[in-house]
Amino acid sequence: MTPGRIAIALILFGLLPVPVRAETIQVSIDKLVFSPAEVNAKVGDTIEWVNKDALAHTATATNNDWNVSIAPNQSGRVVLKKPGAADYYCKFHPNMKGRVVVTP
Ligand SMILES: [Cu+2]
Repeated sequence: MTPGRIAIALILFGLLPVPVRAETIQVSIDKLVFSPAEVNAKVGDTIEWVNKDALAHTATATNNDWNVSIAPNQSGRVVLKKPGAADYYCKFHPNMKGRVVVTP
């Protein structure tokens, strides 16, 4: 058996943890709405906001952990570094709200 096959066998038998791959989770911004409004993620994942509006937006965490500017028809991203729930809003349109729940 090759080392790769041995690792796969150990994972199948539950002897090694399955490697967790960081994911990119997309949130679209369309007509001043974050969608989905709430996403679940893990530490190390990236949230990518895709702005479909002709207006600039931000994704600003209410706890100031991150502040992402998203130009019209562009995207912006943040890598999540700590667990916990974070509410965020758009600085230009404060009634645009979203939430990211980050598990360790
Ligand atoms: Cu906005």
